[in-house]
Amino acid sequence: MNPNIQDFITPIQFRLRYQLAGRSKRQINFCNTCPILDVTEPNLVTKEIAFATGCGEDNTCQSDLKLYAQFVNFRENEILVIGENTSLTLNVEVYSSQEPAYQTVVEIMLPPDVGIINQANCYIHDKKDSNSSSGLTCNVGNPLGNGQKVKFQIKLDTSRVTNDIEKLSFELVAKTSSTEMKSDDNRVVLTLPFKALADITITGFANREQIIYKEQKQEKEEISFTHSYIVSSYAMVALHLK
Ligand SMILES: [Ca+2]
Repeated sequence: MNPNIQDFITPIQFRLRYQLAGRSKRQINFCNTCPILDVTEPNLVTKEIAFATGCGEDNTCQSDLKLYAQFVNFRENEILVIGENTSLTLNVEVYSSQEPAYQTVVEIMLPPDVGIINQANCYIHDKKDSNSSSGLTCNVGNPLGNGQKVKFQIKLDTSRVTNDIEKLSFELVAKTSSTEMKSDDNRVVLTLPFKALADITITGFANREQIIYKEQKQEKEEISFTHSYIVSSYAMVALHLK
């Protein structure tokens, strides 16, 4: 048996075949004293062995997961001021009731440009392209038994979020390879309205500090000079300036 096996719901199939030992298939001369097998009886047996899942005699695990998620220090729809906050901490809780929930995971879909600081017991999904969301799949339990609950925290980096979006949405779904009895409480969507806090200064300077005007000169004189401006941002967020 592979020690890394994770699927305890699918039974293992065994196939056993028997035959007489010591007689070559190439032996073509008839032997009237040799034993033979009863050709009317099958010499192949297939047997399925199920794991002891704790899910009753029907061998079907009917479980009910419940998912709770919230941001630490943020109520739902509270405005996220990105210039003040460069990280978010997400609290996740999964409760299991009824029969054991095998291969329980929580999938977390993140908005674009939100990074992951600590990923706990999760692995990161690859992005399909630059516009798609990144995500996490978090192993919760295998199995998560009746009455058990698991809590974990994910810390997220919002310093790369730009000010051209109005909200950040996070979707979390609890999944199991057991049969989920009530899936509507397995999904949580958290939305944070977004506000960027900026601190910008503009300074200007000319390449010629003084231009002397000569009053006695009659003809028009074209005077050229260059004025430069420097825009500085002290915000902790990438700003799109117009
Ligand atoms: Ca459920």
